[in-house]
Amino acid sequence: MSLEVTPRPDGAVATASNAERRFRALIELARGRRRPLILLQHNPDPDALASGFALKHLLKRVLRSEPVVAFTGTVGRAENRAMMRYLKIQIVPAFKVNFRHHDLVVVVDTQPGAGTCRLPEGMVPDVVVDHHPVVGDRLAGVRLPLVDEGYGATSSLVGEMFLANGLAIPDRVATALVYGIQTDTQDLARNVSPVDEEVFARLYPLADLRLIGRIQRARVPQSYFRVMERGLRHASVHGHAVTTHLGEIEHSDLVAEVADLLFRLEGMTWSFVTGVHARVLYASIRALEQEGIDAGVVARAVAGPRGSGGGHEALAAAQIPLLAGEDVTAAQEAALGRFLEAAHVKKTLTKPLTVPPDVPAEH
Ligand SMILES: [Mn+2]
Repeated sequence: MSLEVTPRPDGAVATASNAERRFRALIELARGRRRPLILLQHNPDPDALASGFALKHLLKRVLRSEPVVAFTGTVGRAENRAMMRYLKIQIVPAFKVNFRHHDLVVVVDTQPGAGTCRLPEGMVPDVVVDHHPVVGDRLAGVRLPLVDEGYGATSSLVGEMFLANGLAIPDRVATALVYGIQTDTQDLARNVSPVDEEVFARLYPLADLRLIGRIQRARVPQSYFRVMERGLRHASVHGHAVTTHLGEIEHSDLVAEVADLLFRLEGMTWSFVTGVHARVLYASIRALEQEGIDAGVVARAVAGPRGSGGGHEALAAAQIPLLAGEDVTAAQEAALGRFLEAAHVKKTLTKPLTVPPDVPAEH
């Protein structure tokens, strides 16, 4: 069940009724439940953190119960850690959670069966709150799917429920949601819908902009610059695609960050960045919208039969677990090959972005 956004003749969007309906359905389902669990997307990003934080607040207010927000993977990016610190967002590792003790399971910013959803085997959540494209029958058995891929951020979908139902929005919740929308839509420039814009505009005055500034300027460890240097030195330009491999990375968010950086190169329609963390090859893809090839489709091709991948038209990711003893370079080159193939990139035009990787730096 996807609740559609109804365009009005004047071009505005009548979403209030959708949001009211979603809210009522959520409350209806959650009524009487005492131990809600909110499970975030694997390696949660600001949109997942904000949506989970806001939903926790919403359920707490309405049900007078204290939901647990759980996550898998890591929160690695310095900005995301700063977001949690400054906004006092508390999340617990899913391995410390006994899922059976919870009588309401809400999955946020991902969906069962996606590579970024690490529910226990065979578990069907009660609620899914997400804005990623629904693939196959992933929502089968889910009692309340609050999923709409028309939204640029899950934070918009959650924020809209607060706004449409006149719920008080604390500063920290508004700040988190604004930052979630900003990061998922690249400051309302990518994958953005009128609903995202409206929710953003209404939450913005409630947000602590000074705190957002501090989050965005979070200090980074020295290892960050080592990875950046390695990524730039190994980067190649293949026609309209720029690619690199970061090698071993401390957290998987780095592939997304470098993919964003490389995508700024003039004339590019694609960027593709890989890195390895805990024996998983992570890939991040950026694409120009409306180029005729969907980045999410390319990500699934990159993932191959063993991995998982998905995303939106302009932004996607894949994860490929490495086999015992498998050579990282071979796996990375194979993934790059699948990317170039799926994105129809001409391999003959390859040249280094900065310096050839094996040339020693000048003294
Ligand atoms: Mn999101």
